[in-house]
Amino acid sequence: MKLEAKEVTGAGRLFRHYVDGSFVDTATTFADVNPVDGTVVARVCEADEQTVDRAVRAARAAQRGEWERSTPAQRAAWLHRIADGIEARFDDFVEAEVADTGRPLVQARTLDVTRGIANFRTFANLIVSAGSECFETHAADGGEYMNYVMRKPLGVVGIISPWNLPLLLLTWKVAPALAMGNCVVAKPSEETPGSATLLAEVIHEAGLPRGVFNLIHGHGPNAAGEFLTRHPGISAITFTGESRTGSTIMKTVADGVKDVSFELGGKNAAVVFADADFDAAVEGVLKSSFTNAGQVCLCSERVYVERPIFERFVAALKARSEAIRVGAPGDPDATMGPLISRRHREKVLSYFRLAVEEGATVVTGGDVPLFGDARDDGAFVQPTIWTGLSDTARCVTEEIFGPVCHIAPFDGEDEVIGRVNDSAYGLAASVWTTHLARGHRVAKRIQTGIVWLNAWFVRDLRTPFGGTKLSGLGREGGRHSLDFYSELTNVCVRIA
Ligand code: NAD
Ligand code: 6OD
Repeated sequence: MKLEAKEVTGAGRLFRHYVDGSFVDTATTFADVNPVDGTVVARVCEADEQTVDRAVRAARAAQRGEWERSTPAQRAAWLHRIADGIEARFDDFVEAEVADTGRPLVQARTLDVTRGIANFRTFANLIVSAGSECFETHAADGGEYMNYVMRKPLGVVGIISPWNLPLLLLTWKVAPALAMGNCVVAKPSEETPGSATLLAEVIHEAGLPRGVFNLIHGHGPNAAGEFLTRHPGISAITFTGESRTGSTIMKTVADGVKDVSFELGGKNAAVVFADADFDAAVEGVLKSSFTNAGQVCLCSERVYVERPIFERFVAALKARSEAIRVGAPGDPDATMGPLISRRHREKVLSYFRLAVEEGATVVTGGDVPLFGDARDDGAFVQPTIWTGLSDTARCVTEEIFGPVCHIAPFDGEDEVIGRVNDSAYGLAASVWTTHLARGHRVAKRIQTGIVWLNAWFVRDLRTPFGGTKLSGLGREGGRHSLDFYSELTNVCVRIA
């Protein structure tokens, strides 16, 4: 593997920042830990305020240079070159993603890295065909006017991304920001610096003008993340992470009235009607509750099943979840890896204990698996299913972000829609039914940014993505991303 890394005595590799076209160190470092067995993957430089300032200044300077004069076709070519660069080092990216997260190899190959490439290709293709509005106006003064809209970059975009799908969620923002002609300062999660460091290498090799893309590593509060959001040179912040963090960032950028795009937490519901294709619904909910050990913002932690099939569904999901093999990426049969860290596992386990206190029946799981080897130093938990909790229990209302769901029975469409919508969050829902009209009717009334009918986590990159309520602000995806990453100027011309 050829990660941008420098040997340091006794500590393996060092992940550095990428600022103004060069890889740079800072004196303070922290450990990047593999959650499979607690071993140290690398040391990571922690950006201080001066380094963040240098990155933002470099981006501002680059914005006013060659990048400002670049055409959409040139930027599309750069994005394709970056996608080519990721493809050429596909296995290195898979290895980096797996080392940081412990996820199954097959997931890193088919989802994380593949979609990372697709993000660059999609926005390269979109930017060359992006048009603008134009209206002809006949005014009271008898004149004829043409109004047309110019798209301009915002300037320097600060990108802050989480650890759950590291490359996918970072590139999802970097690609459209660059496509629209912005310069970028990106901060990946401190938990997953590996694939972001590789991305900086690929961008360097692709020959982007220096300063257009900058990468800083480090933590959030009172550290690199906050230094970035506080920096007056940033024009906008796009953030994916916890709702609480989004709220903090919003307060920080309020004084500068910066643009924000927020993709935040969720407490997503899956709804299974008695008329659903039973086996498809069981497989669908298995995926939506346990993919990536439940660490996808779109995962369903609340499952509502229509009463006539409730007992059968709980038994079937229990059987399928007990067949999930929890293990390390090197185990070809493992379908679920560890949580991201011991710290996150403590949080998930605290909900396992709370569920019992709140009166849950533990259908399966509820503990840590014991392996009798180095994996016991990792951050694994068992896939877990509960029943019997009230709708107001904390385990049913708060985001846990682990491989866990609560299944409750329901009686009728109106009742279940009310219960689904009775949430502080509004990111996604999945509905399982073979009744065509009911599917559309329910989708119309559910208050989330995405509703899947007989599906989960399939999304064309050109469609809008985002949440309502505590789940976010704004939409990204396709032209919605281009809208966020651009400033619109209306030009009005008298033509007659
Ligand atoms: P997090 O909010 O703890 O951290 C996300 C990023 O923000 C990290 O890079 C972190 O360093 C940075 N950060 C933290 N505090 C900051 C501050 N005060 N100022 C600036 N930056 C700060 O989230 P996480 O634990 O990395 O990710 C899990 C969360 O992300 C879950 O809530 C999940 O639902 C959410 N998520 C949402 C989506 C979505 O699209 N809606 C996608 C993935 C994850
Ligand atoms: O579908 C996507 O591209 C997307 N942004 C998924 C987000 C998943 C959150 O964990």
